[in-house]
Amino acid sequence: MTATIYVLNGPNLNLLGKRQPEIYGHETMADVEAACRATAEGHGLQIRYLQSNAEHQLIDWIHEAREDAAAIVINPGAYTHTSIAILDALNAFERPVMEVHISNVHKREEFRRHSYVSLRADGVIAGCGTQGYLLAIERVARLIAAA
Ligand code: CA2
Repeated sequence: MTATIYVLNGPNLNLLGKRQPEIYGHETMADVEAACRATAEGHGLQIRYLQSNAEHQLIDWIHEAREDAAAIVINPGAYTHTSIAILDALNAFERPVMEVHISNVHKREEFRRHSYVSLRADGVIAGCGTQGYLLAIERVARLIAAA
């Protein structure tokens, strides 16, 4: 059976490519999804690519991933900095987790420097633009192959 990577996106990321291109670039969610799919397929993996503005929905998908995902790549959006509930859900997921931020959160406002999700993530990529998702998929592909 082909292993599945869940690629989860948090609030406002549906606006990617439509607003604030100076921070988040010109690629849309659909562009990023296509690039993630191609990268995963290159490693014989499939992806389930999801975005929600609702915290409970992201938590439900993380619970679902416990059943059928080999790894999670997550950009939790602003929930990164606020959500103990998403951290708790990720703590119940026993396979690799990569945290992705399109922007360099360390170069921005002070409140973006703290991440609850980083307390669980096996790796963090920030400031590489949407390429960060592809780097995270490369990383989990290696971890899955080594498992
Ligand atoms: O840099 C990232 O990927 C962030 O996770 C993006 C979040 C922000 O709250 C985090 O601190 C860092 C915001 C996502 C908003 O996405 C937009 C995309 C395009 C236009 C407007 C918002």
